[in-house]
Amino acid sequence: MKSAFPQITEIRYEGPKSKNPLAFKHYNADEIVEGKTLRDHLRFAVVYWHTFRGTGSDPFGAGTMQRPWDDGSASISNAQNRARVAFEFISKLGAPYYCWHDRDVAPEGKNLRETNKNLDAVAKVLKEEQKRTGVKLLWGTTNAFSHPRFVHGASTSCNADVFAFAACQVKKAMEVTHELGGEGYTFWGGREGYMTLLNTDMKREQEHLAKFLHLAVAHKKAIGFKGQFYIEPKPKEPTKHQYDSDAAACLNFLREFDLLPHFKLNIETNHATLAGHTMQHELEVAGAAGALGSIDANTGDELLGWDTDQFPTSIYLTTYTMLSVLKYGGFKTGGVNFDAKVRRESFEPIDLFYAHIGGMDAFARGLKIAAAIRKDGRLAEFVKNRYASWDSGIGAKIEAGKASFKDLEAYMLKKGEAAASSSGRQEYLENLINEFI
Ligand code: XLS
Ligand code: NI
Ligand code: NI
Repeated sequence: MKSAFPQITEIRYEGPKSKNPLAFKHYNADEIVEGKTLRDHLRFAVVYWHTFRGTGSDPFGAGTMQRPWDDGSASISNAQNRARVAFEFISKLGAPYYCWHDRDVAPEGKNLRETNKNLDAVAKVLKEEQKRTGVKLLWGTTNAFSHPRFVHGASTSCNADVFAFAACQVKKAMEVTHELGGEGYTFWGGREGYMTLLNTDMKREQEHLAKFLHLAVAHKKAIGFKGQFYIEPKPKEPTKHQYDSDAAACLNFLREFDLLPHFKLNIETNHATLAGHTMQHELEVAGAAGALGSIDANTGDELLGWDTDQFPTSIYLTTYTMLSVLKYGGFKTGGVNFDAKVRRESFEPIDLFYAHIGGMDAFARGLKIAAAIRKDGRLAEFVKNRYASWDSGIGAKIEAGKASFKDLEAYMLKKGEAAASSSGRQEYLENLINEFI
């Protein structure tokens, strides 16, 4: 096959002094941080959808991307050829993983049978290419939102046939993920939400969503798939209200319907900000519940209120992200998945390399900075001391469940007034972080 990126051999680490835009300045895959290589900490994944199917179209204009290897047809041979190009890109970049939706890799046929056949035909090439390059599948997922049949959602559709169709799709995509040795499977809500409550039975729709996920858990067992299931929260877009609106809403839903043992969360930066949260907030909510699984690494734009899915380059963002990831023990099955797309104006193939190199370097720096902050210890020490009143005396009694309201009243009547609190020292702590950036 003709090389799609003949001018690139392999992206190498050249160190922070390098001026080569096609080299890593900070991502040295073999470097050890907190006892693990950067490769194993970060587990970078390239997404198939934005990187190999993104056209650059927006509501105001047509696609702009130059992808000379793609003939634009919905043929199987084009899809197979594209898959080979994808693996040339991912392996030259040096990312260990990739992720896909079923419909990114293979075209929809005229009925379910033909569609499944198409997916098998491309999955065969994916398997060959995984074997040839050593690139692995971080997770697979289903696109049950683009086709017009999903106009009212998939598992939450008012049309039971659409639920059935989506079930077939997840069944097949999960089987292909299993066949390709995928380490996880993600459920992002697509159109599982509503545009207006006037036509919506919200309770019934959420029960259907839970039923759907239970069926997925049962099928996972039936085929012996051991990968991790993830739910990916997002508050809006395409619907006005998505049921999986943020980490807390997802956890509540999973608990209510006895699904929590089977799922972790895949937290996406731009979705966090759309929900009115920081990425770190979402990571802390997930982590505290033992449900921090994986991240979709991207960023929004402060001045644009939608899911712009830009490549992450802010060192503050990656530092705070990695502080939380390290705090909760690092990635096990998950990783840093670049659910990000180059801008419509960055239309040359080489821009795909610049984008990913920048994101990988930003995360490598974030990881090293976070590790340095942890080694320094002042931040953790400060937080620990801030809660010192809980380590003994009345605080320890309350935490141990040994103090009733009556006991607390007796304690405070005797004392008369609460002890003075100490300063939160936000500015001091912000300065401390800046020592490391
Ligand atoms: C869309 C989501 C989507 C999921 C996979 O906003 O981020 O890309 O990651 O379906
Ligand atoms: Ni995503
Ligand atoms: Ni997104």
